[in-house]
Amino acid sequence: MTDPLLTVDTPVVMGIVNMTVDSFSDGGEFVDHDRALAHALDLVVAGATIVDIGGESTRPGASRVPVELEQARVVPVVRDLATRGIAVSVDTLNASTARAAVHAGARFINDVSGGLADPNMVRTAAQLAVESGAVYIAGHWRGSSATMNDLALYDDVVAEVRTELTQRVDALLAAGMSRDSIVLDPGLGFAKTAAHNWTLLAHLPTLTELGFPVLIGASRKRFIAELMPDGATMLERDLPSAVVAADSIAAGAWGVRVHDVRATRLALAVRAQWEAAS
Ligand code: PMM
Repeated sequence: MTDPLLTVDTPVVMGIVNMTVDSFSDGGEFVDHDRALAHALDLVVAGATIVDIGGESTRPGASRVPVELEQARVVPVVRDLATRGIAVSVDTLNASTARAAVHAGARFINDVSGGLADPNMVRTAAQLAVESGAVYIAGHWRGSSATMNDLALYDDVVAEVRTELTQRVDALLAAGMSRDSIVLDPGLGFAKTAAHNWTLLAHLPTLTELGFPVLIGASRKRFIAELMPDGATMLERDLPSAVVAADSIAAGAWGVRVHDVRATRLALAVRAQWEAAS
């Protein structure tokens, strides 16, 4: 059974709820259950197709969170959203958290490591896909937040990210997952410099032609901030982030993962008008 959101012909907007104390963009703001839930519901009203709940920051230098704490943060919110009929993804590196979240109603497992961080993830995600129809989002990753900046070395970033993501797909298929349960993500900022991120965005068709839906997470990332004057705030990153989101969709991405859903929906509406009139 393919998740209906994988075959929609309108752009998928994944709204971010970071239940963490140290996410680079909104650390500490939504760590509490009620605030996270209220924020998630706001994102849905603003036009989020999926709400992405994470309990552990993956930014460079972030410290790991005990898995029990991660689950205590995310699982109740996942359940509260899923019972309202909202499509939820769980942003986790941990197989046990993925399992707990899917059992609480999550439809997507968003693993920025593509199964490399937890040796049990590939097998677990394949099982959850078969048992519950859960979709697995495999990010391109080369190492944990402690090491990733040193791993941003490529001769040809587009070819290498494509090859390394294909290897993750092969591992998932070998574990019994079907092709229509997989979404790919180039992992902007994960072992990538600003130049690598822009090159990947400019060559998005090289990834979409693999035949999987592609998700892009550029929102508020440092390579966007580098375009802005010194001292620009986090919220000021939302306008250029929305532009990148709309351009990603125009270049063939299936979905975008963003903080500011409202601005993203507006940017997408501009794009849709432009395309409809052309
Ligand atoms: N980036 C972050 C976290 N989760 N998930 C996906 N699929 N793609 C991403 O690019 C991605 C992600 C880090 O950003 P955050 O701290 O703002 O959540």
